Amino acid sequence: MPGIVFITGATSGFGKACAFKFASHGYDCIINGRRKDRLSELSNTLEKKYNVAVLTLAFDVQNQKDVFQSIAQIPQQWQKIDILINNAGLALGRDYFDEASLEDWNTMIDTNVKGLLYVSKAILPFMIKEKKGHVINIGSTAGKEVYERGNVYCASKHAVAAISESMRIDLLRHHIKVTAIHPGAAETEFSIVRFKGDEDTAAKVYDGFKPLSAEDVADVIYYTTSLPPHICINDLVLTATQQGNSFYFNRSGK
Ligand code: NDP
Ligand code: 8X3
Repeated sequence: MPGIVFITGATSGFGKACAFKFASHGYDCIINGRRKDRLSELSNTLEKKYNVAVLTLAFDVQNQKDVFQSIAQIPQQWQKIDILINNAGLALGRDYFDEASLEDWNTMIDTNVKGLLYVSKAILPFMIKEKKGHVINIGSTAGKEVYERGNVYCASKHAVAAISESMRIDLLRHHIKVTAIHPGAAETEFSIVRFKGDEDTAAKVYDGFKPLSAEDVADVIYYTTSLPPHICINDLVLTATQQGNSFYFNRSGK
């Protein structure tokens, strides 16, 4: 049953945990990210530990030309991609709308929205040819409720939710499943990236509650791909038990 999974943003967090999870179930993995050293280290580990094949594709999902050129060069034996996990993404800053940086906004929109569109558009012809496939788009609770100083990050994840719904409708005729996964707070490199290397501020995000781990999220993602062909989980929100939604937390202790 295992086949090929393509994971964007596999050098850290959810993407890396997904690579381990799918490889442990025998999937061959195509792993993407910008940090080549991390990709080759991950590739070696997965090949040795799980005896699967791994193809590394280093590119920036924001770069339209690189995305299409890299994916066009995927060798034939790797083209039967069963699962695409559109995971690469980031938040930059936690600023009031009027004070936020245009550069941060552009990067978030270019990565979280346009990057997801480019990668999907480049990979889908392979799935359409096989008349099957499963696209997993990583949204967020930030795509369910907008919070203060979340402005463009929240908007980009609302866009992921809308794109996922549209994809599901438009790809019905090709027998392709589309699942949007919306995690709540999870301790990865996400907050360190958001706060631009300020590790103390990043750590405070998880004060007083036990957040999701990358492995928790990967387990749930894997579950959605393990169902029979006639079942598709369309939209799934998962949070830590101590998180109710984007606003409500029980910070009484871990
Ligand atoms: P991490 O920062 O740990 O991982 C992000 C991954 O995305 C890295 O592998 C990074 O690789 C990759 N990435 C970022 N920008 C690009 C780019 N331009 N091109 C290619 N790859 C890129 O964060 P998470 O694992 O937490 O985040 C993964 C996804 O989950 C994101 O979409 C995020 O918005 C979402 N999310 C995170 C939550 C959380 O609380 N952690 C909750 C809900 C959703 P590299 O730098 O090597 O390119
Ligand atoms: C990440 C979760 O709450 O920081 O998408 O937006 S949150």
